[in-house]
Amino acid sequence: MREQLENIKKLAAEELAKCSDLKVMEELRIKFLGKKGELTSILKQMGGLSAEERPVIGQLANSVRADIEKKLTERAEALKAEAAKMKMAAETIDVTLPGKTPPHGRLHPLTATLEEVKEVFLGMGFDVVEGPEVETDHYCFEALNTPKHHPARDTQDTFYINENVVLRTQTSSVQIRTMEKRKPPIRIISPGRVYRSDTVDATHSPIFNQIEGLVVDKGITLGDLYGTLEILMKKLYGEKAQIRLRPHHFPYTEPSAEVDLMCFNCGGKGCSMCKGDGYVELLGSGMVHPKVLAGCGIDPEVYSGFAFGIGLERITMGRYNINDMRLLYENDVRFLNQF
Ligand code: 2NM
Repeated sequence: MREQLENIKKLAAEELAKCSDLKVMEELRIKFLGKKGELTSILKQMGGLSAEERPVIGQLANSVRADIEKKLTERAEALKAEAAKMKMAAETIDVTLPGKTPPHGRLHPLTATLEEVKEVFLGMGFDVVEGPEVETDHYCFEALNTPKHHPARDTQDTFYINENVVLRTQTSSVQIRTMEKRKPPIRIISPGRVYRSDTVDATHSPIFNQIEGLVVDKGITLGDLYGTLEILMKKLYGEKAQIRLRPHHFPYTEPSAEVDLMCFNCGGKGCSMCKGDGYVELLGSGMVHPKVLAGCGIDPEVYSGFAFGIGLERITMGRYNINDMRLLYENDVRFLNQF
């Protein structure tokens, strides 16, 4: 019996040492220590032993059991540690490897120009005001001294929703809404989409963007208009930029002026780029018509103001040397990546 016990101890130690799997180890535990295991079957035979032998063999059997249990625990811990080590090794991340840079987006040239224009005007104390793109006849035309018969309302130029509702042709409607609500001093710009029934080509689109500006206060003159626009153009086109005011007509301003930028190519002498003029047309402007002010409840005897309207596409094309407006709407990244 003593021999049998020593055998079990030896066998268990050998098999456990070979074992590399927690599941197999559980099988070994059952095989040696389980209810029907080898150790138990020996203990069952202890009844046949003499009174002197029984405690000696009993003690030996207990020490064999303790020994196997200890080895089982040790082996299980060793296996678990090994598994953890392998898992760590498999999951190691080399933080020194170069990363994958996600492709970088950038501002659309129209957005970039608008942001710069906003920055310039915010710096001069202007607010940015927005308004609806679907407008009433009143805000789009009537309040702008453009009555029913006026050619600017031509169905050729304007998208009519019904007789009284249109897609705004300019953001002046926002200026009117603001003058009705706020009292002078007013300093605002109103950027936004406008709609005109135009055929698409390199310089026309039925949907484009405008930035209009309005200043109303006591003692506002054409000099304020000139100075304000000169600051804007120098910021957009550089300190060399020079502008010129050329008489024009708009129903909502009196006097009215077109603002031209001196041709960068020839410095005002006249070349092929400016078609011999020395200047290129930039925007429309003027002193707000007294009728327009009065219609908004602002006394034209006390207050005066200037207004202007810039095509965002036009100044963007000028800044980036883009020769076809359609490129700005196609969102081809090969084009957009250049800016
Ligand atoms: C332009 C040209 C000239 C303009 C006028 C007004 C208002 F509401 F004050 F009468 N807002 N914007 C204006 C003047 C717009 O766009 C080419």
